[in-house]
Amino acid sequence: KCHEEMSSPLYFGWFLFFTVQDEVRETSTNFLKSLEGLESFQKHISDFSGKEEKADLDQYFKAKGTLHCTTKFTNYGKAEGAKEYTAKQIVQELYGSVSELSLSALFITPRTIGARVALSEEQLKLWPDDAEKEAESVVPGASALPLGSRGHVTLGCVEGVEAVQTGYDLLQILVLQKNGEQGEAEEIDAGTLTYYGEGRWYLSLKEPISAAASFSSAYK
Ligand code: ACK
Repeated sequence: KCHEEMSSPLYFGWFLFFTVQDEVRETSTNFLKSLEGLESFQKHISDFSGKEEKADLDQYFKAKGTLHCTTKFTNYGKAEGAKEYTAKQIVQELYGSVSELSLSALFITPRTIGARVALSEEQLKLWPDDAEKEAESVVPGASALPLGSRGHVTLGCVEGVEAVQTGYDLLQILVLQKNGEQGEAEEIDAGTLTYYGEGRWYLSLKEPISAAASFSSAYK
């Protein structure tokens, strides 16, 4: 790899510590198990299987490698604003620093499973100003959401679906919430679970998961 490429990663983000990744994956598996056990979920199972029969959710979603929360997708310097982001003083300053990500919700759609990240003030300093705006063409209304709304950890995708979809799916749910969509809510052990139609399930965690992560970059 030439120098130019090495200093221009595919993306920047917070990378969860390995021990924490195992815990989060276990939480995610447990979430899917508890969903499958719910009558309300079984009522809408055809969103996932296309048929009125049991879908094995754990088999349905495929893992996407190292668990992380993307701040900026730089695409080896080719993405819009990539060079500016990389050169930011705060990015240089906090590169390699460790902080705690607060995972405040888990969600699934027929395409993706992910965890919502509630970013701290300090963490928001690393958040690009246009992260939500950039999604507007895919998710109408996204640009009006607060900065950091797109913050997420992709836990898995259906075969053939790219990880970028997870953030779009989260934004779509947040737009519905902002528009006052009530959905069908119920209390389960882990928190409040809401169904927003079209296979969109959102679990607001009673106790957010604190996940240690380091701010860094990845090349593939
Ligand atoms: O799960 P993610 O946030 O979604 O982490 C991966 C990471 O970059 C490496 O592929 C994210 N990603 C891919 N394309 C884009 C894009 N156009 N905008 C924002 N994030 C992206 C993907």
